[in-house]
Amino acid sequence: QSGTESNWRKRHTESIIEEMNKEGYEVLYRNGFMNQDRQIQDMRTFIAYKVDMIVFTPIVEDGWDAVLLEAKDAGIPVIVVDRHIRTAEENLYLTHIGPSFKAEGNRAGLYITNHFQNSSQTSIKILEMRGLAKTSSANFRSEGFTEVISRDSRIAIVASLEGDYIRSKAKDVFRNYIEENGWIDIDVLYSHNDEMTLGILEVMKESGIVAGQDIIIVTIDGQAEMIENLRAGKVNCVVECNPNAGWYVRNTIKRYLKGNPIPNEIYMPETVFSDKGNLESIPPREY
Ligand code: GZL
Repeated sequence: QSGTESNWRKRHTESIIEEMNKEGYEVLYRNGFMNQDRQIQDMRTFIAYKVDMIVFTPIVEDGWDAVLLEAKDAGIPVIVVDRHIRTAEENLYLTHIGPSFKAEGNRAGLYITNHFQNSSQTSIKILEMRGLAKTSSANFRSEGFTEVISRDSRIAIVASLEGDYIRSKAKDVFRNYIEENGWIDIDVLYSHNDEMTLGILEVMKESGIVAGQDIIIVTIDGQAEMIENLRAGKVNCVVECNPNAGWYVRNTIKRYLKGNPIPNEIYMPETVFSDKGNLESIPPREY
């Protein structure tokens, strides 16, 4: 696993280990603590242990070719989960299982274009708090969002800040930004994950900003605490990022062991919750 930076990530880990245990598989779990070198060492440990399968969540998109070649030479198939990787060679891993981050960005953008479609405002300014750089989740969430808001020429991202998916970092970065630039011009906050949004909400409260009104807030993951904020009107849209990868990983391994063909990409289904929908119908969140 890439780390333990969010309740989302903790659920992601639990989900996979729970399903592996249901299948009677023995799991060797290593946490890379958001450090790629450590993750690569973990992979080498698994290769040395001669495991039957490696399931890994890459912290970033590049830099995996060498260790994946070592796994391939050792005859160990690899499944990539959650974020994507880019490799120079093809066929270094069995498949990728995860969400469509671009669709998540699209959904966030759609909430904004819908929200302002009847507004007389001539310009709508967005502050983006991005997730960890060089990850497919941050890149595609930006790309999907920009693709949709570009349909309305009034809407523009005036600043993109780096919060690394970390609550404390996003809190500091947002506080510094509004101290230097003020916040009165910001109409919308687009935050790539709930943990960063929770940090920003603390700063908004300190600064007398009425979250969800002075600044419209769109956030991604769907953590229980964020759904409570949605119901309280402190945020306006929560795009779900499904952490429950376990069943998909279990099913893929079973199909692989039976010799069934495995698609290159396995997408996990997701939805979106907002103050325009039925807040009572949101299923209980497991994270
Ligand atoms: C997305 C995942 C992201 C989550 C964050 O699938 O990589 O990483 O949205 C987590 O909560 O830090």
